[in-house]
Amino acid sequence: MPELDLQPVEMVSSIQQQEFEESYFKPLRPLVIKDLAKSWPASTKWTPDFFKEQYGDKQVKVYDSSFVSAGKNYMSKSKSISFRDYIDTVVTKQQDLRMFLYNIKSEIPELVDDIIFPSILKGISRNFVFMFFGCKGSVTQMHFDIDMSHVLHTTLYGKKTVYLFPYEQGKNLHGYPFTCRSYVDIERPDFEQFPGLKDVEGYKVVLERGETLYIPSGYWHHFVYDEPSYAISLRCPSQTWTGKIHGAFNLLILSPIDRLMNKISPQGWFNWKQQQALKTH
Ligand SMILES: O=C(O)CCC(=O)C(=O)O
Repeated sequence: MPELDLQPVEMVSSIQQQEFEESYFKPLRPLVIKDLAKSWPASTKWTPDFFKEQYGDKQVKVYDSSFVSAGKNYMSKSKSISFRDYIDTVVTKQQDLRMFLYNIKSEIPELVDDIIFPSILKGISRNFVFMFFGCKGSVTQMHFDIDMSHVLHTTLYGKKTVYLFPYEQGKNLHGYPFTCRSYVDIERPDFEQFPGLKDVEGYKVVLERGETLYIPSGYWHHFVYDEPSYAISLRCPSQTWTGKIHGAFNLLILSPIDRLMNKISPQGWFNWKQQQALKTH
């Protein structure tokens, strides 16, 4: 099986704001910070039993990977089940069933009090505090965050392998136009079908329980759930004008066009995007 030549992500126990800004935030370099979340109440309190006991009756939307297939819009729903049943599924089953972009600020606002917002990243949103859950074997397929936010992603349970690539690598990843997605199988790279992968430059890291990964603005990311896992992502909008304009353009122009075309001609539109993605190399 051919392998990609990827770099490890730098890792520190803790970091001061100035060093973080100069060495990682401004140059857009990813970083793992081992102890950033150590003092958060969430780190010890948010066990599977806690979620089941406190919020088990809540209905939650869960997704498999079918929403990435032709004609499906991003986040088209798979099904609704109780949080209790979902947590049981996460910890006991091996299947591709995820809950993602679960905004605790709007769904369970009191949970936000269990997080200490880190001072290394200025302007973290208090309104978009997203959780991601998945069974062992789940995969979050390669994408970049459409609004070009910076992300601090903390694994609170289980561990995941993360692949990361700077925005400019979209060509080598055969990203689909009008979307923030790529359909390469980064774990089993097929250099015949996706020749760009021969030149791709990026990172691979195993994110253990409690560790925080800094994902710089625009980075492509692909997550593999090595264990049942849940995590929280804190987000901060891009602070450069180009980043802000890029994010607004993606959200207000590209994404609505993609949604419209998915309605008009799901298969035809998907085929056209696929052709373009394969042509880009
Ligand atoms: O944890 C995951 O499954 C995906 C996380 C992600 O895409 C993000 O934090 O932006």
